[in-house]
Amino acid sequence: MNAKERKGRLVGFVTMILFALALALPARSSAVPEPDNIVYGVAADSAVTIRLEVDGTQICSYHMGDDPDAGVFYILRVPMDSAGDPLSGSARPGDTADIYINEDTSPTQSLILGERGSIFRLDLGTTDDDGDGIPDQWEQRLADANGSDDIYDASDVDPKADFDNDGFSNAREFLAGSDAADTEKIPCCIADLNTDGDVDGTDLAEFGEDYPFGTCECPSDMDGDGDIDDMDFLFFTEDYGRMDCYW
Ligand SMILES: [Ca+2]
Ligand SMILES: [Ca+2]
Ligand SMILES: [Ca+2]
Ligand SMILES: [Ca+2]
Repeated sequence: MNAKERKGRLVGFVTMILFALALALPARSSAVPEPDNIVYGVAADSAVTIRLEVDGTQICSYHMGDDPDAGVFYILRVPMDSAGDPLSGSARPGDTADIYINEDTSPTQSLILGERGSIFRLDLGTTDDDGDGIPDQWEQRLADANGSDDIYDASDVDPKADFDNDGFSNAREFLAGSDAADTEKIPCCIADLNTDGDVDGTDLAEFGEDYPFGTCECPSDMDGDGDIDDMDFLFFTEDYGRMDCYW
C-alpha cells in the first residue's frame, strides 16, 4: 500500500467513526434568543423587590429605584428563547410566570408569557381609595412632586387634569407609564386609528363612528376599559395633530 492509498483508508476510517458518533448521539440544537417580554406596572408602597419565576426558578427581578426614571413603576425584562434546548435563565412563550413581592412565598399575580416582544401591564398590590381607577401609590407621588401647590394627597389628583402642562392628562400618563410630573416624558401615540403614522381628520372620522356607542373591542377604546366614552375622547384630542406615530 502506497502513501496515497494509506491516506485514503485513513480518511475513510475517520469518516466512518464520525458517522457512527453522529448516529449514537441524540440530536441537539441550541435555543434561539428572542426579544424580551416586558412586565411593568405600579407596585405597592411596601414593595422593595419584585421577582418573576417560572416553574420555581427565578428568571429576573427588579429592585424598586433601580431605574430612577421609573418612579413608582417596576420593570421586569424577561429573557426569552425558542426552539432547541432552553437557555439558562430564559423563558418561552406560553410559560406561566409567577410574580412575587419581597420575600413572599405566594405569588401576587401570575400571567402567561407571550410571543417575542410582548409587553404586559400589571399593577401589584396597589390600592385606590378614591376609586378613580388610578392607584394611590401613583397619585401620591404626583401629589408630593410639588410641595407648594394645593395637591396634598392621592384624592386631590384629578385624572383629567394635566399636572405638568405637557398636553397629556394625568390618566393618560398613568396608563402610558410616562412621568406625569415631567414635561420631557410624554405618552406614545394611541389615536392613529388607521395606522398611517399621524392623527388627522381620517382618524377623527373613524373615531366618530365609534363615539359614544358603548362597548367595543376596537382601537377607539384607547384606555382599554371596554367602552368609548369621554376619557377616550380626551385621549383622542390629546393626540390630534401628532405626526410621530410609528408602527
Ligand atoms: Ca385613585
Ligand atoms: Ca401631563
Ligand atoms: Ca392616522
Ligand atoms: Ca374606553
